[in-house]
Amino acid sequence: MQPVWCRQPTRLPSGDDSSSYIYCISLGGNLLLDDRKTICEILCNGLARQEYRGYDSAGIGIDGDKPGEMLFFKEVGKVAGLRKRIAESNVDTTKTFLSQVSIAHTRWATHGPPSIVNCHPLKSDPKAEFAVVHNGIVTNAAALRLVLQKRGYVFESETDTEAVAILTKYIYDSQPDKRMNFTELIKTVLKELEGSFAFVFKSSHYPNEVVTARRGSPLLIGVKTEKKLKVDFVDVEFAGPEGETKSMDALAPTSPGGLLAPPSAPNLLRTQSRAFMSEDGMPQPIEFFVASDASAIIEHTKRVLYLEDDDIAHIAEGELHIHRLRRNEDGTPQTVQHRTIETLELEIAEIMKGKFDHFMQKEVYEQPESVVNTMRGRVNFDRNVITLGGLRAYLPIIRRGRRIVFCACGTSYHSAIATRAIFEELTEIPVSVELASDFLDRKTPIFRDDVCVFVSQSGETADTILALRYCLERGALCVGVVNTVGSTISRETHCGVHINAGPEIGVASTKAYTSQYIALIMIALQLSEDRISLSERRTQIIEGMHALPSQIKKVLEGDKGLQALANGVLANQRSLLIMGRGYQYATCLEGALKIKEISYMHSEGILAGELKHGPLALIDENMPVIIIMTRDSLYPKVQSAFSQITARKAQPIVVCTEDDDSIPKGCKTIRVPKTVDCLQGLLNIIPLQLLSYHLAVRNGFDVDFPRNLAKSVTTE
Ligand code: UD2
Ligand code: MG
Repeated sequence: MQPVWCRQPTRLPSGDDSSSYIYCISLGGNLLLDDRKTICEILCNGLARQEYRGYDSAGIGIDGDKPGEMLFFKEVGKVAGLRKRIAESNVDTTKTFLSQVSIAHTRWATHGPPSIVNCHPLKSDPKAEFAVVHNGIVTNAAALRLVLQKRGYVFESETDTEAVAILTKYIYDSQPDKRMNFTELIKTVLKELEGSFAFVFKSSHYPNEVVTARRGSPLLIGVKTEKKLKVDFVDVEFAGPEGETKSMDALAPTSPGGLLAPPSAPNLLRTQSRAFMSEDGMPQPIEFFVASDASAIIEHTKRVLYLEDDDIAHIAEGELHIHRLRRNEDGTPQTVQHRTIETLELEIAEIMKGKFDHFMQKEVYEQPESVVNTMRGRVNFDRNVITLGGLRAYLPIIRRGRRIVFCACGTSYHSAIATRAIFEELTEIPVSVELASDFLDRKTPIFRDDVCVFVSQSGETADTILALRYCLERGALCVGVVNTVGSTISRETHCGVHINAGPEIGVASTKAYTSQYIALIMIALQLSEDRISLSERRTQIIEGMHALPSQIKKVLEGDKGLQALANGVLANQRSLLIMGRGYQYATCLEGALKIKEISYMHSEGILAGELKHGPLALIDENMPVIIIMTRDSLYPKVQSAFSQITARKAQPIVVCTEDDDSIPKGCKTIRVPKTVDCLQGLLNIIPLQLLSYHLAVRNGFDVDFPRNLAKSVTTE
């Protein structure tokens, strides 16, 4: 099912503090019994499952021995360190719970250093009346902090999140009768907040209850029961004009079974959807898991529901209630009245390393399959026809577009650079490629007849999302090219293509690059399908795509030679220049990025045509150079660049096609199969991915979690 998305005119705030991953479990029902050791293990395993996203500290908050008491464990660094800290503590790990709430978080600092005090969960006061974990940024935290400090509240961390915890206590304290229920309290808190967030709140005043809410950051709730559920949705409760909660039944008495009723269960009592009866109508023991990422909970349950922006979920006594923060301004109810419980298809095995040492290595080796997955069901190799289901209805609009503007960051940007020329050739529409941050900085003019394409692996890249919203506001047609179904970019774009490369866990993007590249080629082919004059060219490209998987395998067979380069001539070098031109310029940029980001070695992609305008000054016998000289129409020009650098005593490593015998003897070569010019970059990048991998391993660096980087950059 395609998630429904309420468009929001608000922009994402600019970066301040942390962006990371939250996780919480809540046991309800009262038949399940867990000991503290098991609970800690569940939390730490859930955090570890999300390690691939990159983080710098981890923490958990669990129930203490006395009612209302909370215990915290926090550690800077990896989850393994947190586990150690828990093991070394003297808490009673055998204590059992009938019902309990635990929260956990990994944090990635963008402002204020990683430290134990800044680590989540953050508490409102020493006794931890309220504890919060948070992804995203509260932009008015500084103002809130001032107000709260004036009223005597004491802060111990530098985080925006602590202001939220303390604000919660302040609002609670200022209610003399203290009758507010947990949901109302958090609603009041959220109304004071600006920014983007996913929160989980726990409180000693509301034992065994959780409130969780999102705006702009992903959040999902997993439901685990032994027996099958009677319903597969949870309906949304709306606050009435006086603030009291009504179900949709009360709001829409005149539409029995009409638009407002969930399709499959017209006669069902609403409350059953929240109480999670089993099929026989009996209440049953239940566990809830709240997480920002399905991989954290998939080992416990595959039944999940995704929260929408401004949803507030309250979990207590085995029931889940979903409320909305606000009604539409004109007072009409929101358009979505229930949240579907979906069954995830993701397998744990899909996100494990298998026989490989690192996720990145696994992902590089997956490329023969991942490129097939990208083309599956979309390329008909018998008839040489492309069908992109996600674009079908929009093709005429795109073809009428005045220009195509690609917006992306990092590797995704390179995939757009790599395919720009073929877009121009096949569509004859002017194409520009923009780095999302710079695009926004310049406040680039965008018009209704522009087609803007947003490329992002995660679909959550903050700068790209901001650029998307900027273009939506200006009425441009917005197209997404993302790997993550259900991600923000996937939902907020008018249409798009999922690249279907599978979960990518290594922070250094590899298979997503080749799949983005192919997805973009497919879009260009699809757009030009009505041009008879180009049919030969299209056929040539599609046949080239057909041969890619076996050609990629061939490139991977050269891995040993690349490892030898990394451990030989390139070992202990401080810098590496990668040069090429035309289609290979993107390969140079992307190869240099790989080397920088995981082996921490300086590397630069250089357009060979620019050599004489500066970079040539760097060349001498000591400067390591890779030059990409696979055969295409620009071959003679690259040869001349080759001569220029060898004349200055450089000893370049040459990336060339298997059969090329014009490379001077004695030159080190990296041989790759030959394909169509516009696809050659797909093969050429793979040796550079492998090279960067081996350089990083040789240097002893954490390939999957390079320092200072996170998998999806959700802050500006
Ligand atoms: C869809 C199904 C796929 C399979 C196939 C059968 C999904 C996600 N995909 O694949 O599982 O059933 O049909 O033909 O259910 N979209 C955006 N922005 C983006 C990416 C996609 O709006 O950034 C839209 C796109 O316009 C389309 C939908 O999401 O409406 C699915 O896109 P897709 O690329 O997965 O579509 P398709 O037809 O290959
Ligand atoms: Mg934060």
